[in-house]
Amino acid sequence: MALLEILHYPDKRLRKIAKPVACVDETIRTLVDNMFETMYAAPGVGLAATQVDFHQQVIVMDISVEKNQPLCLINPTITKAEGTEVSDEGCLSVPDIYEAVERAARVSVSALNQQGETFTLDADELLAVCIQHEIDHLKGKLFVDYLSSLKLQRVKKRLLKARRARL
Ligand code: K1U
Ligand code: ZN
Repeated sequence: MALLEILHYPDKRLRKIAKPVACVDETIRTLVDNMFETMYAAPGVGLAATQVDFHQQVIVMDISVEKNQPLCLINPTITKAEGTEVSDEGCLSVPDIYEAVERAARVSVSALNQQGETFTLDADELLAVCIQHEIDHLKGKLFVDYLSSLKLQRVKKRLLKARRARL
């Protein structure tokens, strides 16, 4: 397995639109394994292929405290979305920034697993938020895109300050 480099905002590659996976083969399975390793090491609760500069529709997630419930979604589609809820979100591509975002409260998603089999999943709370956040990544969208221009300006200032402090 291998750790992959996570792209950071405002890298333009985060804006690419991921293509559907045509065939879940060994290349995709290796990507999935490497994405899980990268997500657990970060640490994070989700990771989209876009974030590691691979532009096919692949997502990994694990929202469990014990980190023993890996979930892989290939070619995910939200088939139902209900209600709205506001919750704080973070992003491995926008380090150390947490901001409130409004999303659907409950979603149903259809996807392929690592074996290429179709499955469906009903999600609420953090899992629903995470699924919507990761699917956004596959569409080139980031959670900061939902912020007001004033909040976005503040986020950009904080990121610049953090970047300068690292130099
Ligand atoms: O897509 C990503 O950048 C991963 C992101 C997923 C996410 C978290 C919270 C709300 C929406 C989407 C993260 O994992 S950010 C890091 C994080 O939330 C976390 C890190 C360590 C332990 C627990 C959570
Ligand atoms: Zn993210």
